[in-house]
Amino acid sequence: MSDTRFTSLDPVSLKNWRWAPFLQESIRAISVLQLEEAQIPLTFLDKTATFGSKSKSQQVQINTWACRSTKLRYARAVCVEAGRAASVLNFLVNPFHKYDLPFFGADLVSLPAGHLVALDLQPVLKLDKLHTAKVWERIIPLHKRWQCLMPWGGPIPKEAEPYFSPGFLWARLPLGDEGDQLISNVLLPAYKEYFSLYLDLVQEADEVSLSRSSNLLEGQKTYMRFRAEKDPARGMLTRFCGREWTESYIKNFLFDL
Ligand code: DBV
Repeated sequence: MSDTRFTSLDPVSLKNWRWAPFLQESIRAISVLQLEEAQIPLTFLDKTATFGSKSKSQQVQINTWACRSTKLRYARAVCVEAGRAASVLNFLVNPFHKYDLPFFGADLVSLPAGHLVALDLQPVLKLDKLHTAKVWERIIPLHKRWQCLMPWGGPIPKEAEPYFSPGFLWARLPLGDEGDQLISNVLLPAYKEYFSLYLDLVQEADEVSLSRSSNLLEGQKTYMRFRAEKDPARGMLTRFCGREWTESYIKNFLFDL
């Protein structure tokens, strides 16, 4: 694919990007695995666009980072910086379905109304105890430690519930110093613990049988289909980059199973 390029996005290149410490931590921590570079279509790698009215036009920069490993189909980060309009880190780790592993999902979103943070080791087969027990017994203590330190995010769409574990760390934080403090002193250490747990599970995982692997693949496809169809970012991305690019980004890269 000539129109792709390997990415070695240096998160520091997004200078004023609020979520850089989270991406730096993700890249530092995931480096324990034998990583390979991932191919990203150039049109998704580094996107800049202008949006808003002529009198008040604004700039948005969207960078994509990704890697893969023997157990991970990909780990990919979407980094959006649009000043006060939006600042987002959306990080998803998609394991190969021959391993009985959850997704790692992080949605860190700053909007004019405040910060929305979602963090979870998301089940591929939520009703399957063989899949969930070994994860939930380890994530629930983390959730108990950290959720009480941040304002709960409130009810989520009912249709999204099957895709979250009981360890789903979910908060809406205020803008300003209070929110900044919570991001640095609570969310970042919590993120490190959640991601460290995920990487431990990856390193402990062994290949499963063919029939188990096909069950896991069906669960992954259901998750990806839901996210592609219901992505809450669709409106924001369309406003920034237009419908055609947004639909291609969502379907051909973000949730491409
Ligand atoms: N969310 C993404 C990607 C984004 C992104 C790729 C590129 O999956 C941003 C950016 N998420 C984003 C934005 C919003 C949300 C909301 C901009 C705010 C939309 C708005 O309020 O205008 C977790 N993300 C959310 C919400 C949740 C999540 C629960 C609130 C949804 C709501 O209140 O309606 N992670 C997200 C999610 C699932 C998941 C919805 C579903 C399985 O796994």
